[in-house]
Amino acid sequence: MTRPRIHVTRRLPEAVEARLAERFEVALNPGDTPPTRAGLEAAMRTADGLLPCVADRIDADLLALPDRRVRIVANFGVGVNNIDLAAAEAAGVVVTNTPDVLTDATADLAMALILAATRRMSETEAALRRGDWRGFAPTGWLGMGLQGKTLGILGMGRIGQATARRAALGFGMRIAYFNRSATGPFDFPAEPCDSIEALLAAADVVSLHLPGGGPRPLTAERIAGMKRGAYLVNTARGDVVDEAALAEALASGRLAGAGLDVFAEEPKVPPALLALPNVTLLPHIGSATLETRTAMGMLAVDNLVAHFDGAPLPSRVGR
Ligand code: 8YV
Repeated sequence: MTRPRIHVTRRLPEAVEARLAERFEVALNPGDTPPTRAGLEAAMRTADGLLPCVADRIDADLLALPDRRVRIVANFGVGVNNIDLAAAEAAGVVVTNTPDVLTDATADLAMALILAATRRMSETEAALRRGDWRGFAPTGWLGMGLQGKTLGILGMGRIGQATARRAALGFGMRIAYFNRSATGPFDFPAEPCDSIEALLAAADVVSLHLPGGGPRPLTAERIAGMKRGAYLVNTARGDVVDEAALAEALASGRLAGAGLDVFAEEPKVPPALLALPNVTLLPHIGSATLETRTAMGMLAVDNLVAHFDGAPLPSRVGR
């Protein structure tokens, strides 16, 4: 029996590639070069399944190719804003993602960014490396303590809850949150807010945990409504924030600092943000531990195996 052919757009952890090769005829990318548009088109025409990641745009034109062979897109990632879901549905292409397995790693990084921003880690490390540290000073480089401060969680899904739990139980923060639909109860104290505006006005630190690809929740007006001296952390998607307005608020000192792991046009980072000392900038590493990236890959493979076996899919999107 011929084995289904899977096209994998990027290099994956060794154990995942080995499992794929055991079960499928597999086109891997050992050089890890990002695929070109022509490469993605060829993959859609020659493979039965595609395993892409967040950087690969699977748009309506690709999904509507008349001689497309791909029947399943098993995304490596929980966010699926890189895929045109309506076009996939119309074309009868199944889409799966990798929820749950990256929740802890991403919440850990959100917490790291909360600490980095409020304790001025990037700014102070840069000063030290430049040779600008003149020795201990009792009033030097003071940040903000977290205990008793309010963390505003925008998007109380799996990762929002995991971040809130760490902040509440581990760091003594109060939790306020806004979620589009009713959610809870939780195993930590948390107060719902009636509107995004109310949350932003109340929070000393705001952490974003919303999907991208929709209308932007953090507009310039809403950034202007954040508490003076607050901090913003984003481990979700860059397009949920007006980056220019954020850079202005940070430059003027209205916001004290930020920690950003995601950007609207990755890998481009707005020069206005690069120029600011009071922001920690990371290259989308929320889920980047070997354990988590392996688990994500294994879940994508589980979805492919189930699909080609005609079994129920562990994590289908949109059903
Ligand atoms: C992934 C992410 O590493 O899963 C997501 O939605 O943002 C990341 O943590 C990335 O999507 C890889 O494709």
